[in-house]
Amino acid sequence: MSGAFITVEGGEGAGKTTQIARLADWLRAAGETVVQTREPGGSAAAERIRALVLDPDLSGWTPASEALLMTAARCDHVDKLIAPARRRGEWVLCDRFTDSTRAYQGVMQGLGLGPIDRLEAMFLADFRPDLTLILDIDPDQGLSRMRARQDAETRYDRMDPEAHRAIREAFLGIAAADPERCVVLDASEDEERVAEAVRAAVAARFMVDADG
Ligand code: Z5A
Repeated sequence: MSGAFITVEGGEGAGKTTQIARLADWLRAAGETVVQTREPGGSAAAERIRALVLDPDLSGWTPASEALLMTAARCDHVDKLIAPARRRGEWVLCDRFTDSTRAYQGVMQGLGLGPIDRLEAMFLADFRPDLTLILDIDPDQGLSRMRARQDAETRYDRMDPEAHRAIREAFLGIAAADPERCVVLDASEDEERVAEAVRAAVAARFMVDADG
């Protein structure tokens, strides 16, 4: 087996981070080498850009500026972490990737999908995910999970309910447009049920053989 590049997408509180950790444990139990990472971020320079784009005191980025910052961070992340790991045949599990730029900057912020598709084609052509798991959840349920967690506020925590609904629809639209790559999973279930669905989707696509 030569691993795969799997991205996990969805709105706030869908459980992406939780499910990536569980999937990584499952793959490691099967003897695989796994890299867990996230966007924006994942490399030293991209983590600097993350601090900039999530800063609640900085507002007023244009959608284009934000898409370019996300893309700059992603190029560094792919170059420094994702591509080398894939060349070594490792699994790469990434919390958000290009589809988040599509959903947030392209659809919710109104930039459109065209510019994001062009940026992806120009700079990331070889690094489309092998599989994208879209964790779908009603935004009210996702947000109530986040409120229970009480993390430090980021700029995105100030989005209105309409924006969260637009993001959910955007992810479902992305999945419908690319069914070969994307699998939509019901993330409203309890953690174990979602983890089973994640494992089933990965096993079906890559025929991983692991207990549990
Ligand atoms: N962004 C962008 O605009 N453009 C881009 O190109 C990219 C990103 C790449 C990054 O935020 C922000 O950047 C993001 C989009 C934007 N903003 N928003 N919104 P982030 O990294 O700080 O946050 P996030 O990506 O949205 O993740 P999250 O909000 O931390 O949620 P999550 O990873 O999906 O969920 P979690 O951390 O696994 O779980 C949340 C809580 O729910 C936690 O307490 C869990 O224990 C609990 N949980 C998890 N699963 C369950 C189940 N099944 N049942 C009950 N409770 C659960």
